[in-house]
Amino acid sequence: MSTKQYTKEILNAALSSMGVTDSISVERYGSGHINDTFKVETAAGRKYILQRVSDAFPAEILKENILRITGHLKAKGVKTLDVIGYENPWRIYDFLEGYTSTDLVTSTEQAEFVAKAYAKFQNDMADLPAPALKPVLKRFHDTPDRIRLLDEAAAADIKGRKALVARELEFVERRRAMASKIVDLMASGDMPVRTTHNDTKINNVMLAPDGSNVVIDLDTTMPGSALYDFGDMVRTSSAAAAEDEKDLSKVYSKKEYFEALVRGYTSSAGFLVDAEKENLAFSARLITMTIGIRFLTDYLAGDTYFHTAYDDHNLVRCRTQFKMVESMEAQADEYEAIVKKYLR
Ligand code: ADP
Ligand code: GN1
Ligand code: MG
Repeated sequence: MSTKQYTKEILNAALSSMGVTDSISVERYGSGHINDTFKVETAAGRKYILQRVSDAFPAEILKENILRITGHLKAKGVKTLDVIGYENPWRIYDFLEGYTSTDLVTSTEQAEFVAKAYAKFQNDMADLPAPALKPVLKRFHDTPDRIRLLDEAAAADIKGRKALVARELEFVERRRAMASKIVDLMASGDMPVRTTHNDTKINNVMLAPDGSNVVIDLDTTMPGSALYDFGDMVRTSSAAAAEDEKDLSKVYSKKEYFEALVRGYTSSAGFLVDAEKENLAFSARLITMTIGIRFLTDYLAGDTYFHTAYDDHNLVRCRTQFKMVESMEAQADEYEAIVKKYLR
């Protein structure tokens, strides 16, 4: 989906519906793929994040979840997104002043820090009073279901792009057998269902110079597997190059970052049971393939889901994900040994 344009009138109407009437600038902000995000500055010197939530979300369920999650964290004294206003499909968060996010990890310290931040988030959400959060996007990380949607998009081939992705389809074909491992473990009850973030990209943690952090983008926080959070961290935080790097020779998973992620995560995620420990390294390959499959599906379906900046942006992203999977597969024995070292 290319960037949607909003008139000043629409943006100002959204802001005033939530009580902000003195904005002096409203600018596009961040590099998220889903929501439309703006930074707002007011005459009074206040700064906000204005978001138009993606239509992919069931708006009322999402709002209910966000208010519960932020309310729960706030009540525990955990710094989180401060909801200033929420009028579907718009919402305003207080701007996290002095915090920064990045799209690429550049040091092992950073990787370890991010892993601790997401593990702490899982710990902080573990005592959310019942009932469980509603599943805002059903079967979100369900790899067999994602493959089914890919098969459908390839069969329909509405953009005539299937012929261009024969190698990518073949890549998935060869890995069908591994797809159901985690959903099967969850269905059997061997893999616990926890309240997890489900979108643990490096740019969904905001970092402050004093070493503190805030986990943001709480839209997909819902019941899931801790492994998907760990695996998705490895997908972006062990990557040597950007998610949309066109030169695939630059794309691989860095072992030293993987080790830092395992070190950080296992030092804080004391709750892990055997089925989770045994599949940590595997989960990174699985979720990275799954996100690649989602980019490929969106490419075949005509780029309706992820924000894109150019024609084959989703295909470029798919290729980096599959290259990351290959890199993790090539290092599988070393990655398993690293996990064992920290979980002895
Ligand atoms: P998306 O779902 O599209 O990824 P996010 O909620 O992650 O949307 O927001 C997109 C980007 O906007 C983030 O990566 C971050 O850089 C920035 N951002 C989001 N919320 C805040 C905030 N409260 N303060 C400062 N920056 C923010
Ligand atoms: C999206 O919202 P953002 O940009 O943080 C997507 C994730 C993908 C990611 C790939 C709700 O994350 O699932 O892993 O893009 N979020 C949603 O970069 O689909
Ligand atoms: Mg985001």
